[in-house]
Amino acid sequence: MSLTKSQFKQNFKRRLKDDLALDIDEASYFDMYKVLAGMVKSAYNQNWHHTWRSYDQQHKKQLYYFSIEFLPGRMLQSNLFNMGWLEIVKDGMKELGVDFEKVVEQENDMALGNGGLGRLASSFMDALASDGYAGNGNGIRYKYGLFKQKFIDGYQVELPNNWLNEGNVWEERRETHSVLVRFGGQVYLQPKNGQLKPVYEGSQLVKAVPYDTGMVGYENGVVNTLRLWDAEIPEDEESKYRTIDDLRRVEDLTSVLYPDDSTEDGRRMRIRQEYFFVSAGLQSILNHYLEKYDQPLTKLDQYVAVHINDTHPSMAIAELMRLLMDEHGLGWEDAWQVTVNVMSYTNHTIMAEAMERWDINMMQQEVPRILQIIQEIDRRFVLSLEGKYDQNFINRTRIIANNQVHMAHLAIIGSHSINGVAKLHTELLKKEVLHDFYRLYPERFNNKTNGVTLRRWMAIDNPRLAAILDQEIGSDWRKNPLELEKLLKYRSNNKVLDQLIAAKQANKRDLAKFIKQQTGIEVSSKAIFDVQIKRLHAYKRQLLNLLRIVKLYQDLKANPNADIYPRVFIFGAKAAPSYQYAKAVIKCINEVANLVNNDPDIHDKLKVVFLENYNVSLADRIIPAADVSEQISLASKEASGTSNMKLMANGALTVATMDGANIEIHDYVGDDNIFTFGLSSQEVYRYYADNSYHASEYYENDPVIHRVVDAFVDGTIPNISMEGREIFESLVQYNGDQFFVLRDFESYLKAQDKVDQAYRNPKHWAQMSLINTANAGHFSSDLTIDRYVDDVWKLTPNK
Ligand code: 6GP
Repeated sequence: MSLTKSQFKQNFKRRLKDDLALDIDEASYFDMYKVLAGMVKSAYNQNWHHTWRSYDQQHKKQLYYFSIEFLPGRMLQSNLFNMGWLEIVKDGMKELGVDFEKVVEQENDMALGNGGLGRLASSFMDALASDGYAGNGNGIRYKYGLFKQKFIDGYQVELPNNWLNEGNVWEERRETHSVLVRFGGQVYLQPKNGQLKPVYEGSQLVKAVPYDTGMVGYENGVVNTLRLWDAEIPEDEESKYRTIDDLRRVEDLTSVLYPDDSTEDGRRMRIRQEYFFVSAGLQSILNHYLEKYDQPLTKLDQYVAVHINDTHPSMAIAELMRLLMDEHGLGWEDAWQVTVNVMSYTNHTIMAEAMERWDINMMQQEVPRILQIIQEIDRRFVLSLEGKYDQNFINRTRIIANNQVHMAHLAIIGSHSINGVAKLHTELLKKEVLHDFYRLYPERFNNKTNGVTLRRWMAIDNPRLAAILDQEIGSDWRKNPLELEKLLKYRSNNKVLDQLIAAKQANKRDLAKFIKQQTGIEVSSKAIFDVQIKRLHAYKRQLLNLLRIVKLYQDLKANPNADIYPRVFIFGAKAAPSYQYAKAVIKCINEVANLVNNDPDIHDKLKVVFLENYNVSLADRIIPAADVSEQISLASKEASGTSNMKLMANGALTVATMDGANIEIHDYVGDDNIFTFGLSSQEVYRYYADNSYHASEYYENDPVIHRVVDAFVDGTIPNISMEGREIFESLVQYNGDQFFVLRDFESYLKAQDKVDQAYRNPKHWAQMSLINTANAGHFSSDLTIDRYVDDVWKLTPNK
């Protein structure tokens, strides 16, 4: 895919003419975006074709990553980068007098996800292609991505994110690969040719149409496939769709991500969505296998791996059983063996409320045959334990209990591999959350610490840092992330440290400009840029950060000359639409921001900036400019975290509890290059065991905490009478403060005081920052993928 600058300029001008009948000076930025993206796509299409042909010809084992979320963000720059075109195009555009950045900004974020889970899926797509493995994605083509967040009077308001409005240049509709997915009705079994076969009555078929997007590997010619499914009414079934409700239920299948699960309708829709993409994906995998690989289905596990990304796709286990038995005639034992060998499962959270359980009646109504098969899996599972384990153990581990289907149990029983996403998380799964299953299947459990796409977060998003790295240690780190360790040699090199300081300053100036544009708030790039970007959730403790801001505000009001190093607190976070508490926290942060930013006593010592609509492209802007990374979840609650990795790679220093992957970051950078604080996970579990944490005691006995928490109800912070009260109440009750915010407050303040002091020595700060960047290679998703490939999926690289 080689291209010279003059070729690029010529082609670009020609395509503007050929496609749109425009000269450059007549084209809008959006026109130019479309034309450039079209050029990129036609250039990689050859390789795309070649890639899948070569997999088929070699009968390569292929992985299919099933995920309810994918978060690739904008793809123009990353595709250009992976094809080796980015610099040429940037220069060429400059010579053509086009502002390349404006062209890039035309692309709507492909925001088919919520947070870490979806972004991880996309970084794995990039790593699989870049490492040359046959790995594909399977998910849903939502018409509306995750909602667009607006703040109105400080409140989060959710607007539809109509990302497909202007079309999506990257996708290809593959009509001929459509399949039918069956919902509802009655099913009973009837003997046929010596086997029991299902007979359906009154069910409805939905047509699943795939839209494929090329996943371009980094400078290796590999292009894998992300297949997203859309739902339509099949032509010859139209007569069965009589009511508006019938129609709407098909439309809704691919309308929004995570329908509100606080209502019955929402839960029903989630079951339908999950079954929809799982069934469509598996059918298309089997069709392809039988046609191109032409091997018996009993050998499927030698050629196909299916990964279940969290529990949402776990019906894949029952659906593969169904396809193998009902459609292809395998017996239960053969089908089960193949299924377990094909399937593997990642758990992404220990939060109990995120562990899906579906009402058995609802599954009966929506996916009756799948429920039958799950019941049989459950029956056989129970049978296999009887006599060996006591009844309590069996009740705790079986799939169906109390009229609910426990999806994690299905995923575990039906997979040969179960992994957590950071060392501590996997240990907690084994010891606590999934301990019973660990006793049953110790060999299935393994850890795969998450990773991030360093090429995106460093090379593309932070060209100033990348230039320093290239000059000092060469550019190999893009392919071999551990090369970053070579940077350690320069830890005392003043020239390099000065360059790092200058690069960070320039990045901060860029972000300050953006903040001004977006919010009108003036921030100084000389201040500490203190960043907390992640979903809004009580366990992630944005509130802990906020309490400290309130304390600093009070300190400065009492003593305007207090020696506080100027800081800009930057937040980015969406709250789930039905999560009231999280929304209350957003409102309070916004009101504290108003208060602090407009109080003349505070001068420039504190600024609070909550950027709207946090998403991948906002992260692209914020991360290179961060000095401090807030990773302050209650220990044991954050499975891994991935913003911690992106931020450290860009030289931010982490303020961290010993939670998730923070522990591994700490192990690599050492005590001196991270600011740790707070309870350990053991201490948290000890509190749970003896029920000895009493928030009210902290409120009553600690005058600082008392004063800070009172600010939420005594009028100090205006306009939060309801939300402030809600937060106040949650903190001060005897058994309140579920996530031990008050317990960790003092220790958090101390850690932050150290940050404040350390930042005053720029050279030393730069040195710590360099040590973080140098160790970030360990958190590259390229390496994470290598470990999945070797231990779980058993793929071989493409030659
Ligand atoms: C998230 C975890 O909260 C985060 O710690 C982790 O880094 C990320 O997954 C990737 O593994 N979990 C989710 O987003 C989620 O929806 C059900 O879990």
